[in-house]
Amino acid sequence: MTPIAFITGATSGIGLATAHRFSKEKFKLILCGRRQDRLKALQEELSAHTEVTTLSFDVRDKPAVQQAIESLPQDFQDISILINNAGNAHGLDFIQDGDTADWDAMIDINVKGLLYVSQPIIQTMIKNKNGHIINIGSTAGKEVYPKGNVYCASKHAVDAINQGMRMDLCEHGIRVGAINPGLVETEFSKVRFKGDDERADQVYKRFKALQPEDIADIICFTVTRPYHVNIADLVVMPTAQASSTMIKKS
Ligand code: NDP
Ligand code: 8X3
Repeated sequence: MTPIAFITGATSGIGLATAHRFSKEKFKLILCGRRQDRLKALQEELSAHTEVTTLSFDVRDKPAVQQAIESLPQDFQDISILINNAGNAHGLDFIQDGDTADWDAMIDINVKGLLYVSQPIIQTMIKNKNGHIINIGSTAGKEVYPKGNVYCASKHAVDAINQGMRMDLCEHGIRVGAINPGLVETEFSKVRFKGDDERADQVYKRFKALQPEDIADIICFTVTRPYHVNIADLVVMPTAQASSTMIKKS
């Protein structure tokens, strides 16, 4: 049966590249994000390759998440792949200077939003005895870096949720795994630095960062393994990066 893939954060970066990659595999696509103009354009583009529907909601808004998933057309309801990708960092500050609104955003989006999206889809997967969940974590979920405090905490939470989901869903035959990238050149830093594009661009200067397509390739490899193979936890960094704080720049 054609896989039905639900991708959060499909309007940009890793999620967008994954949508493109999956369209080449002819997976049916449910593309999510808040920016409706981008979703509409993407649907138009990818519909040349496969069946696509879109859902616009904020992952923080629990009733909106529920409503959006319930609104799916009948032939998109049996979701078999969930890419929990929507997420971001807000600010890069010492803990004593952190903006509590930034803390709320990161915990609400990266942790609570991921849970809100996952639960109804997990119920469908259990019913169908078929499913694969990929949680996009980060190297920030494996180590902590100065001023990364709350973003790192949110990604450590994703790491714990990934392990917990795998344990709870094992008896239902559902695959669960995390992909944890290091630096990927996306809109991530533009969001983190609140539109300060010059500062954001500096993050990816003087070394070759991962590209969103690199992660999309890995996601695609992961979901196309035979069903008895579950890539449980994968860390991927640019060759020029050895840890969150050690990056070889020219
Ligand atoms: P982008 O900023 O390019 O993409 C983020 C995506 O998340 C967008 O599609 C955005 O869509 C969506 N999103 C953000 N907030 C919300 C929200 N409240 N509700 C619904 N959707 C939301 O960043 P990346 O592609 O880099 O980030 C994707 C994931 O990868 C994140 O979880 C990030 O933490 C993780 N990651 C990124 C790394 C990097 O270096 N770039 C490294 C490691 C992990 P919209 O604004 O339309 O809602
Ligand atoms: C994003 C990578 O190093 O900017 O998760 O935190 S990093």
